[in-house]
Amino acid sequence: MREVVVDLSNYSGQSVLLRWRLGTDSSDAGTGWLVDDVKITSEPQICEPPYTLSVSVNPGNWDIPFIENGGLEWMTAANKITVTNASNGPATLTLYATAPTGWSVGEDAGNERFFLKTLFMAMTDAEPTQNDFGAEDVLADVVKAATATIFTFSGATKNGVSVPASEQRALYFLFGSPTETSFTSQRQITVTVGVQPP
Ligand SMILES: [Ca+2]
Repeated sequence: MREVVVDLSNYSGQSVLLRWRLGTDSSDAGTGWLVDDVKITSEPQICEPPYTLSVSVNPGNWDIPFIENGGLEWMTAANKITVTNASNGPATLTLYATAPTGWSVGEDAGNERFFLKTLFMAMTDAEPTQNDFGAEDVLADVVKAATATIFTFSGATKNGVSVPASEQRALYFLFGSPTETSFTSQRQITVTVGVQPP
């Protein structure tokens, strides 16, 4: 069953005849229409505006200097990333990581395998310490949405869940480099920040 709303405001004040016209051909006989519950009203019909999802990230890079095998590097307040929910409604922030060729992203560091842990928090929260990044805050190569515990910790006053339109969150990373790697030049890891309805 499908409800159809037709705007008759162009005929306001006039006497009009309404008709339902069924277009058909000479082929098989089908059931046709069942028209029911017809209502002519002056009440405005509310149509939901289209829900657009969008996010912006600034700055777009985190430049990690030389790091030894199995080393850790994490963001400070000076190089945190600002994520803005640019949707026209509330949104939940999502993340996934894409490893460069020859490396994989995992829950811990290993041979040619790195890990990334992430936290969303309020822009005004104090910067997190290494221990604030939990095992559940690990990025994967599939989309993970923020929850009350994933990508946040108890000391953060706000997380990435149901972020109101135009509001911002601070995004912090903890990077764990591979314990062994044959790559000696700079490598680029892509993290994709997305949004979904809360
Ligand atoms: Ca957590």
